[in-house]
Amino acid sequence: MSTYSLDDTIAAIATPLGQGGIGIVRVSGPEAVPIGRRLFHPARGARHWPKPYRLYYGHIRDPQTGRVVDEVLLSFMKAPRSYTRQDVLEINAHGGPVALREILRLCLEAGARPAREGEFTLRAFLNGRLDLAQAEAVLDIVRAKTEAALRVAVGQLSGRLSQAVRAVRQGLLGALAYLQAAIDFPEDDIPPQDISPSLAEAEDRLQALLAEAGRGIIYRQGVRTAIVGRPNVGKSSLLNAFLRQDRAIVTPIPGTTRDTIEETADLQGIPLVLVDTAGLTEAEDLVERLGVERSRRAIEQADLVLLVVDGSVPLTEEDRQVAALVGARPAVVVVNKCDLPRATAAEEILPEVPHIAISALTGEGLPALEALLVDVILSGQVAIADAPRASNPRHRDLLQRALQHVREARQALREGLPDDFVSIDLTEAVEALGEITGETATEDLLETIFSQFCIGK
Ligand SMILES: Nc1nc2c(ncn2[C@@H]2O[C@H](COP(=O)(O)OP(=O)(O)OP(=O)(O)O)[C@@H](O)[C@H]2O)c(=O)[nH]1
Ligand SMILES: [Mg+2]
Repeated sequence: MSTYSLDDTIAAIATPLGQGGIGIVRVSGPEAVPIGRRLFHPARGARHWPKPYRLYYGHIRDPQTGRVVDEVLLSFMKAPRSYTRQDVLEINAHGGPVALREILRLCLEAGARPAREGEFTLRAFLNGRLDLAQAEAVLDIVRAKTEAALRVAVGQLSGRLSQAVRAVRQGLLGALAYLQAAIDFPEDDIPPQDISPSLAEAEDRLQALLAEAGRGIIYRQGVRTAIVGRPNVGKSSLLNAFLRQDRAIVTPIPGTTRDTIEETADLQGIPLVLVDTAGLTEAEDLVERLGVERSRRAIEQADLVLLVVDGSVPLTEEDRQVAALVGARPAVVVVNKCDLPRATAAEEILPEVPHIAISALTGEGLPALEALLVDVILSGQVAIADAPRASNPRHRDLLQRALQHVREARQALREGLPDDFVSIDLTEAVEALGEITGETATEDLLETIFSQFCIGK
């Protein structure tokens, strides 16, 4: 951890910039208390200051001029019982950007250095208060878009994933230790041991964890859902119905939606990232053609496609063209306008995917559509594309890697291959699991993960 020093003291504004009710400057490191002593002047002398875990009322003064910068509440968390396991000061000031910057400046002048993104949490990790999966959960909590996503993240912060991963890793290490001994000391009488049951158990557990991770990713990241269809079938009306508000403009004029609209709806806790698109058609004018291009891209980038058709008129060639673009992606055909006399059942369109009749206008069939979507999503038909900097997909990939190696180890064992073969795979599996909790994480990996945090976290 050469680039990560723990000996210096870091400081940052921990609340969002801008005007707010309060703002917090956070200081962590060996100089936290001396810095506090220089800047903070408790009211009524506060004899015991700084006693930890109390809130002190007083003022921050510029030590050079004696000028009062702000009226504050100050708390002190003493090492190791703090977020970073170092001495931590939190200065609760009035939430104006100037006062906060001024307090931060004084902290820096008094010997702190500016904290980097996620550096408080990084210190918590390096000092062993959180493992890597738990540190990543902190980020997930900050980013959670629905209550369910929050629950998943809080579970991870409490160490649920880490404990399960450690248990599997421990089992594999046991098997590995036996193999190593057998390889290294072939002439000693090491009592033969059958490691296949423990490998089978590891495989089962990894499989279960992966299934859980898949669901976790859905709740955390959401499902990108493109709403497509030819002009005027009711795509924007459907978006509005999901959001229960008039977000997109709806008119009887075909080609109303020109640009792509993206909004997140809460589908029983699953963030449904809905992308409303311009009706696909061979557009004449340039602006509309750009819109159509975007719709094509929206389909390509979607985890799930809602193909909307107008059930009150016969299917058209355009409906079929749009359907052709959906290809093999997970999709649902939404036969809209069921409040009007039905002119098509639309069975011939994407016959292999579920069809459902609704009215975006009256709301009829909407609960059934939502239930169908939850089913489709949680049944595992929808594979969620990785967000470029998401952390949970990282866990899933590592679990997958570990599972693969355990399977190969079992295969080698079954085929009676030399212990070396089994041992190589087990080592790889153990490594992969160690990367989840951070036991075997590289500096680069830490850099990638913690750079996603905000400063002050
Ligand atoms: N009767 C009835 N009319 C609907 C329904 N859904 C939408 N409409 C009407 O259909 C017209 C087009 O609706 P939009 O939601 O703008 O359709 P769109 O697919 O977004 O259209 P473009 O953006 O032009 O591609 C509007 O007049 C809506 O009021 C429905 O379920 N029943
Ligand atoms: Mg529209």
